[in-house]
Amino acid sequence: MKKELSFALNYALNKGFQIHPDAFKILEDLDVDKLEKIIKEIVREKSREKLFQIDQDDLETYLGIKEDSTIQSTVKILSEPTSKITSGEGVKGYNALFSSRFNKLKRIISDRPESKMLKSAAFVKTTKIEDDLYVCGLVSERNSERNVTKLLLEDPSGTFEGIIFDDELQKLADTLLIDQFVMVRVSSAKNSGYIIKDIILPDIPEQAKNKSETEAYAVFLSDLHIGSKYFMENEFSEFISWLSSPDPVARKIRFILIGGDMVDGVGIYPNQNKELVCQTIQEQLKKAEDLIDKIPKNMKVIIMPGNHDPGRRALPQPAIPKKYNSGLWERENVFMVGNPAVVSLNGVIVTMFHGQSIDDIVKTTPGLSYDRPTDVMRHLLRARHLSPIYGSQTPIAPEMEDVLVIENVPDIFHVGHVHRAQLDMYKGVLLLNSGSWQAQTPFQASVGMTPNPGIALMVNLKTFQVFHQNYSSNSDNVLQS
Ligand code: D5M
Ligand code: FE
Ligand code: ZN
Repeated sequence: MKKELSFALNYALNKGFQIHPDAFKILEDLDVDKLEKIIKEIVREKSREKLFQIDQDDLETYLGIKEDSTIQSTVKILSEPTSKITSGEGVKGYNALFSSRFNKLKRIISDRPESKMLKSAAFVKTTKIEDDLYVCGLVSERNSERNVTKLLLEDPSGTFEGIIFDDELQKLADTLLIDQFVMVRVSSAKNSGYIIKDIILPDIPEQAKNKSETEAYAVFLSDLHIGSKYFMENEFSEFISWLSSPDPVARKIRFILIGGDMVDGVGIYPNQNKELVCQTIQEQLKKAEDLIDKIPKNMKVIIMPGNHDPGRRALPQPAIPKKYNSGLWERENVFMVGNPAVVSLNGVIVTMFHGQSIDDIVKTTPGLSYDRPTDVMRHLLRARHLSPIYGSQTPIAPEMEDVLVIENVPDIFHVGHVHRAQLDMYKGVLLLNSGSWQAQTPFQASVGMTPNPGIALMVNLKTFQVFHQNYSSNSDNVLQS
């Protein structure tokens, strides 16, 4: 125990006071220089009232951090995959997965007027078509040669091949991801084959936001990488202490979302052990638990895994298993969810996804880059899918249901993974990449990836105003919008 703390405790005990354990916790976190003054004043005041116990309430009143109990903090987990994970086997599993993807997205696109003229691939092939009609399916091939783009779609009845001549449409076709769902308008070509005259993405409609009735704030974090040498422990601890400060925004925070890569994991990449300060998952999670324990208990913490956390690598990921750290599961204010998850915070809908698919998408799509993750997030919303590309670097498990389809449009889309905090807006949805709390790693430096770590993003769930706290000492390290 720090000597200032033991002085303060002895002072109160000698005056005949008892100290409640919750009050002790607050004292422990206080600035040591202020302890003596605080304890003497509280002892004087309470002696006058002849009440010889110091509890949490006394300290919070004294410190001006007494909570506004009218601010709601209702968390509802609307969907998360942990209990759904079955892992279908082999080809049968993947057939089920893709048919689930197709059916869900066809249902979504059926809201559009064009879908009245929607026909199956088999119908188009076997019927002489007079008027334009529509076909939908998952993109199985696209290629451009000599000013012509060829697109191959698959639906449950078979495949459809069409040709695009229009320049603008070719550009749109170039941004389509393999296995993404689209609807196309087609007509017969003069000799044989089909011309694609329009490409329609499922997309999202313009949103009217759900709002919290009270001014609760949510904090959006991800990519802490606890256990890594590069985890910015000092900056992160400073932020955690700020949560208990009398700052008016801090006093209204009711939710803290952690969007994956909470810990650095073990064996995630070759020779990772050389860059770890905690060599086991258990040690890393214990450290995470200790930090999370410093968060005031009236703040609900939602923890979702990323590719560095234990559980399984393939999407969808279950919540971090209890067997590695039961402490986090036992906390009243902690919710352990899988990746992806949809949660309601006082009625505001948040889709949380770690963001693994961004790596594959920036590699194959012209105009997208790691520097602007919210552009990729917009792409995902338009595709209504969190990880359209199958068979690249993002492993996807052969589940019976495709839970990566974005069925319900959120108010806030929370993604991490690429270590660049950024904000944007798309059709009324707040797009938020929560950056990281890990300094640039040698790997990131070698590929020219510049993270902007140490930025905490916060949203007022009543007004949707966004605030941020920047704990980086580097003046170039700023929030992007
Ligand atoms: O990933 C942080 C970012 O760095 C993410 O965009 C992937 C990229 N990254 C990290 N390690 C690799 C390797 N080995 N190859 C390719 N890209 C990589 P994180 O999930 O925090 O490691
Ligand atoms: Fe990460
Ligand atoms: Zn990651």
